[in-house]
Amino acid sequence: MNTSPGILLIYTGGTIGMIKNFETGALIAFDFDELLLKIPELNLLDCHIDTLSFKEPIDSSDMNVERWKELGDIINENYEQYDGFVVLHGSDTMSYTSSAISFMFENLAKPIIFTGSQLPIGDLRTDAKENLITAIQIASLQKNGKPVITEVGLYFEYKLLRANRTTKINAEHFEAFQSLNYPPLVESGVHLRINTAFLYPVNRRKKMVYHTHFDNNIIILKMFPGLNEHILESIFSSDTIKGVILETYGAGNTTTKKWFLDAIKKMIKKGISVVNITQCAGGSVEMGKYDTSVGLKKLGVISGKDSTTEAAIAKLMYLLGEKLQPKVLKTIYETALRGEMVEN
Ligand code: ASN
Repeated sequence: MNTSPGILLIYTGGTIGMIKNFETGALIAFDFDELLLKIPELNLLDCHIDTLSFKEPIDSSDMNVERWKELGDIINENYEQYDGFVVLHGSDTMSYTSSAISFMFENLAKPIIFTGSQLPIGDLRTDAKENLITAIQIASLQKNGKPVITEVGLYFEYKLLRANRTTKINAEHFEAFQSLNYPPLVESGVHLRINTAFLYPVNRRKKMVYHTHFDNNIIILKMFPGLNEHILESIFSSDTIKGVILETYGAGNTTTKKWFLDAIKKMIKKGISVVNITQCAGGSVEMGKYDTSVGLKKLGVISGKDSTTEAAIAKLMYLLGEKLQPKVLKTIYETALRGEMVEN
């Protein structure tokens, strides 16, 4: 009987499996079976691997909520049969998708590890092989017959990071992702160093719950000096917006101009959820710390605390999809649900 862990490897697309189109010179996704032929080393791993591929592999710039669901469904339908999941995904939107998947799977008791690469797997200097092989090894880690990692992770360039804490920060370095507000979960050197204290705790008595509704009627507004009152007014006049993410300065600050605060006030009065996250790569929103955020706090703006933009977007779509009352949504949004932000 084969007792080694069973891993489902899911290919969604991305540079890892791309080849050059000789006519245009641009990189395009290609057939997954060919990808596996390029990595015979996979046969040496102490686990058995099955593979599944998106019908149409994509460049991750074409990711959307329907495809998040396609991926979630594959994992959900195979959840009981496998000990862990590895998702091959383009790096451009990997932090968004992996954040979304973290909200889709409540009480996760198995690893879902995202990885990809900056260079195609067939390239001589590729980073794909190390990323893929170690991601599978991490997904296979077990203690007393149970998975060690029980959350959604992102493995890239020798580090496993909590996926909903990551951001892509470099378009060409192999070290493409950063998690400034949370330490790495696993570091890969001669040994795999597991930072046990930082792993998301599992509660095996609770059943996994799969959520699929994302409401994408949201907008993200990045603050910049010179934001135009009339443009803001015309954006906010849309009657389909249900949520706004403000990417603010520093610890959650915005202009104190009356027209701006009035515009926010009007949105909140209409029942629209307005979330404050910082445009800084690290650190947290602290509304009320400066005078320039006192007004937002009084109006009932939600604090995204130290969330990344990617996690904040996925969480807002997820909670809007749950059709909560705005006040309830605010309370739940300000609670850490999957380790995506500080507890308090
Ligand atoms: N454009 C690619 C993608 O996100 C980039 C990559 O995978 N490195 O699909």
